[in-house]
Amino acid sequence: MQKKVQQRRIRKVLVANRGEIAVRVIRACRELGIGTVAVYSDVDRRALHVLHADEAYRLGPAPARESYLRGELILEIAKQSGADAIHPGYGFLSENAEFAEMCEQAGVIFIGPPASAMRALGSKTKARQMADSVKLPRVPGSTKGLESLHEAKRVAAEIGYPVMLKAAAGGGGKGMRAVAAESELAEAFTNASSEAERAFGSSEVYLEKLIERPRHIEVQLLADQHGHCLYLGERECSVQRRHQKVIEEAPSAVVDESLRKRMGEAACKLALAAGYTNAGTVEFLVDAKKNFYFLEMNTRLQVEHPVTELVTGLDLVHLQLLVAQGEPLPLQQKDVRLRGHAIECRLYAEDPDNGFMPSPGRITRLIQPRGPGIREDCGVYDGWTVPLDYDPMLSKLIAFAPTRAMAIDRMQTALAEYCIGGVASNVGLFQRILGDEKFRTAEIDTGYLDRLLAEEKVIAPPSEEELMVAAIAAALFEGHAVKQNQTAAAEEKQSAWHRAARREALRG
Ligand code: MV4
Repeated sequence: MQKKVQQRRIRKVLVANRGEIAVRVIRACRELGIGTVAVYSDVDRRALHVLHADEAYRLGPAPARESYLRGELILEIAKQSGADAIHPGYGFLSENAEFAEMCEQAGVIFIGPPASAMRALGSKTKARQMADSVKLPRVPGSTKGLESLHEAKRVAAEIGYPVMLKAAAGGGGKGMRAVAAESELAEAFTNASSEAERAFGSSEVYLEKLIERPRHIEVQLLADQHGHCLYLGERECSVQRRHQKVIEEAPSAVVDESLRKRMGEAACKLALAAGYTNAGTVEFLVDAKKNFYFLEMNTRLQVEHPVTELVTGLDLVHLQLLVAQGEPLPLQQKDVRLRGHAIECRLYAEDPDNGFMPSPGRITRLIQPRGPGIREDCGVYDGWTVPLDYDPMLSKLIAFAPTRAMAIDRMQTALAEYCIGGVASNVGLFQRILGDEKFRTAEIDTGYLDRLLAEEKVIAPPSEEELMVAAIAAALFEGHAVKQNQTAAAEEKQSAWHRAARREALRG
């Protein structure tokens, strides 16, 4: 049943977010002559998104629940400022159906799906039921929660080991256990259930056939309020660490035209069945035989949307605004053409030498890469203090080129140019990945990065002789450097090897 189309011109947008996505949305609005309202917490008073907006309103202290999650206050500011619409970005209130409903009831356009569609697809169990109703391929297994260990054993025996236990009420890997044989099932069932309870308030778990070494491939959708839904190609998101995406790219090296069409049409069927409108993403697991299985749907614009924009030539935020105004999509599926290859690195203020812990602090130097095919969606500036209250993302660095190999080379060049002082960053991690042969040949799956990082840990500690050689080399380098009056790259964060060699040299 198609909802009533809300036709209303958007003249002013309140951006209910911060960081790079807030800057991204403000830019898109400005290009269309749409006024912008920023909201900020006390630590963000001088943030980039506040500097770029036409108006700015204080939300409160730094903690998200006292600022960016205060839906009622944000809606009140929208009304006071005369904003016609609210763009939620990603995270915070972007998938909060109650907030979307509050906006609808207050006559403020929520730039995203209707609350009803968010509810139908935002819950894992309802999304799976909706997927079944449109015969979207799902991993073989149970759909509802398992009543007992006995039932788990029966279902597992039916589908055959290895199997995967998963939390019915949530995703992201919490409450998930791979089980290779029945002997492991009891302990895994207990642990998965209690972890699910802790993480999602429900111990309900279900069971699926384990897909060995899957790829995580997602399809970008855009649906208007007139029953049209487009798929805009796919994104390869298999390079993840602890279920957090690290590198995303478009298109996927393993998706051909036929698979792209089948995944895209399946994703559109799901969205249309749920009355979905605006931008959304359907996530799939893809196995080695290129079978695809529905995982979940994200009812928001995602962090990694730029790689889709670069290979389609579309501006997804512009299209979101157009659809939110009630206009029909300005293109048809036959007009969607993919060209070239885009790779995105999520640059974070985190310390790879300290378990990737956040590295908040004042940015004392920032040299950003430029050049053909380089885009950086950035939320910080030289002199800005990265707060410890939020996700420490600095920016998203994207490289676009005619081929994947050229995009990798272009990204490596950009990463080599990137220089940040005052905080640690994960730039070195990307240099490691992009230089890895398995990445360059696209031999990646969801376990790729864990395996690569595990390799790093098994490097044997240096022998006495190796340390002595390193110490002598360091001493010679030091003497040479002093003689040549070279200036060491002070900002350069020295590697652990270098520090060890220098310690030896000093120890003499
Ligand atoms: C799986 C799977 C293998 N087999 N399901 C991870 C969290 C949630 N998004 C689903 N996930 C997985 N489900 C079956 N039947 C492997 C994963 C998985 C994964 C999936 C996507 C991206 C990263 C991942 C990392 C580890 C495991």
